Amino acid sequence: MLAISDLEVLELEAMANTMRQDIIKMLVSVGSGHAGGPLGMAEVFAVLYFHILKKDPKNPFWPERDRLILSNGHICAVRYAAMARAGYFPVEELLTYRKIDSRLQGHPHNRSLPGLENTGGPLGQGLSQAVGRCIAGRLDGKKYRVYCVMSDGEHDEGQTWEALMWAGNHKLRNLTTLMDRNNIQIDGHTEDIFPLEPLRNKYEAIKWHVIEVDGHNVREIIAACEEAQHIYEKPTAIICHTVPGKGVSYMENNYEWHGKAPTKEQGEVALAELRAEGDRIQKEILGAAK
Ligand SMILES: Cc1ncc(C[n+]2csc(CCOP(=O)(O)OP(=O)(O)O)c2C)c(N)n1
Ligand SMILES: [Mg+2]
Repeated sequence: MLAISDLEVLELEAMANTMRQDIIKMLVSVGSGHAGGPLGMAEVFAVLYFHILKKDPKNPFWPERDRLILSNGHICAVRYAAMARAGYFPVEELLTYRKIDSRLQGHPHNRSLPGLENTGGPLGQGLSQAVGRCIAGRLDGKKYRVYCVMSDGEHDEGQTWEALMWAGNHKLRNLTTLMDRNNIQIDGHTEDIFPLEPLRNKYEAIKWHVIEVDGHNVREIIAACEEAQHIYEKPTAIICHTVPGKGVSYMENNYEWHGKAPTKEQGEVALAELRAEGDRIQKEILGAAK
């Protein structure tokens, strides 16, 4: 396990902030899309794309790459922002999000955009796809790891639990999930609509290793992903406690922002808040670099 410096942590925080600004610009530009989940998962995606995933943006089909399955496809804006910033495609292309003939569909279509590992949108299916990739990796004798980002709302669905039990029973140690535990789904709070707790106990009962992190704490996310790499008998679930809409005061923890775009004026307010936070991080970077 490599120690990560304060400067590297700040740079990842700065990247998450940049991606949040990208997301707001994308949604305002097209006038639709999902805000809450993507903003809440910015640190997780910054850590995955800029610290954890074995990848080559110029060779997206590199056979040894780690596989990242996005099961809750509606949060793809954050994945697109991370991919653009990582060099999979030009940052300017982000503004084609959800537009006619764009490669950046409102729900990800993997045949359109190299680097997407799966097509998503119908919830509850991604983990099954991730399990399949793990089995393929084992059969092919490959060393890659499979990561699956999924949501809490998807745990309302039977297929999710079937895949979870399969992975636990078959000791899929090359599988790591990162759950967006933001406590909201499309029209309310998860515990009001279809209570999920105690999630940790449920996972442990079906033979998973469980780590809970503050999903906005870069160090904790990195430590959890690295711990998972050293668990040899079980798949690992990282429950990422996040704030939906993170970084935009009027969106935070409000499920009504699950799937809508800010107006141009609301977008300006959001960007002003995010830029102020970005400036604060840059000042810290200057301090840490001294
Ligand atoms: C199988 C399926 N049923 C319903 C939907 C519609 N839907 C889209 S997002 C969503 C909410 C799911 O909760 P979660 O993923 O936790 O939402 P978030 O935290 O991103 O707001 C629903 C029901 C869907 N995409 N797929
Ligand atoms: Mg949710």
